[in-house]
Amino acid sequence: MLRRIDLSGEVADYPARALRELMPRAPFDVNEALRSVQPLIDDIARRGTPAVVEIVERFDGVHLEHLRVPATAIKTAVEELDPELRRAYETSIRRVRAAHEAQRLPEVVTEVAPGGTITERYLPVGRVGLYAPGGLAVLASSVIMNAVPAQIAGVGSIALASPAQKTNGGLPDQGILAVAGLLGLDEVYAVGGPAAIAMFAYGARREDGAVECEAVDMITGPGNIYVTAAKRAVRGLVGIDAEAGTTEIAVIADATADPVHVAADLISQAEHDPAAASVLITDSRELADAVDAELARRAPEARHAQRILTALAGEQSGTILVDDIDEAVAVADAYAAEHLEIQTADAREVALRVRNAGAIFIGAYSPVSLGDYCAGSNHVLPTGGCARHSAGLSVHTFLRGVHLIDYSRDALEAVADDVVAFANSEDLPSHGEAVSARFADPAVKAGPS
Ligand code: HSO
Ligand code: ZN
Repeated sequence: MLRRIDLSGEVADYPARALRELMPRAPFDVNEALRSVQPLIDDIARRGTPAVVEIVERFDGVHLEHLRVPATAIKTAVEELDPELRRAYETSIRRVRAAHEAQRLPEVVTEVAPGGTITERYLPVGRVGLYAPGGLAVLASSVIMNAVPAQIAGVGSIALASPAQKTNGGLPDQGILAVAGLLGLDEVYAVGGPAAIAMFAYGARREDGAVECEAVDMITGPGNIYVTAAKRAVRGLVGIDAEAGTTEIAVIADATADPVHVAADLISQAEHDPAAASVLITDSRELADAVDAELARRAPEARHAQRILTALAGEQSGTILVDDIDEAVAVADAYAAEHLEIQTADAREVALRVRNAGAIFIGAYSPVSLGDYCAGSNHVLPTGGCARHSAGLSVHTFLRGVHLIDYSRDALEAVADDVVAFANSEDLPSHGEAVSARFADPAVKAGPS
């Protein structure tokens, strides 16, 4: 079922980079997508609301009188929520809030010398635009994962955009609206894809000059390759979170793992997209065979069988055979999965040895789909190997550290010679003089040199 890459006994032979190149991964050419979205972004930057309306009409087949969703639609979506689903949303919100509260950063004052302090202060981003995609699956859960950390960080102004759905009278998906209502988000736009990103980055005015959407300082949230390309295009003008590609799951499993659990979890993420990646890393050929058999049994029965079978058969998916768990950890580090499950004996101990992963799911009872909804962890995570250098969405994403520098006269005088020497060495003597001028004897300064 899954293609096999046999690295058993060879993992240590490869330098990290070479090992990375052996991993199953499909190309994800954002720059190619950028060429097709750039004109659309430029159009919105130039013309504002009329351009957004035209693009929404072209791509989503909906004519918008107003980009913004009326407050009554959000209220109704909450009121009409099925009670069971409402409980699920509320469980998710409660747990995500609890886990993310722990990410708040305290202000720290350090006295680096007598009378000289540096204060590390964290300030929230002023205004953020969150994007919740439509596409193959409309993910209300992603609204929670984006909004909760921003709210806990103290972001003062939060806007949400999600595609207009023809099937919902031109409003975004009802689940998205209901979650927005439960979270207290009232600024929601029925705009999707690259148009939403451009609208957030440049703001949107109507022809009569009225502002429909104020430009934001930062944009976060997942999306397809065109959304990712649009975020790349506006990066710098606004901040963005890590680029999110197609979902990935890797599972490190040994002979103790239950092949039913492993197969079900590999299928769960393959369900997202035909380009999703499902990777098994194991030191047990028996387990690999049993997982293959289970995949062959389950995948064709799944609701989204076509998507799943395509994803499992794709070059981005596969089983990597290794000799032992040390090799498995080295492979997992090289792959740097968005989601990594550890289904081995001593799973926690193995998890603590992993260096590169967006999130790590420990043992038989912590599947990725728990994390997608109700674990409390965040599900907006780095894909495509970006877990080597980036983290998932968190409260920190929405905070900026700023140093407050506060030295007394004595503290500055005590270090003045060092600043002067350093400045002179860089041939920037005026830098040094900005310090020494504060201590020069005025009588001496005024007199003949
Ligand atoms: N697994 C996705 C998130 C998600 N799954 C939302 C279901 N809904 C990316 O982490
Ligand atoms: Zn998922």
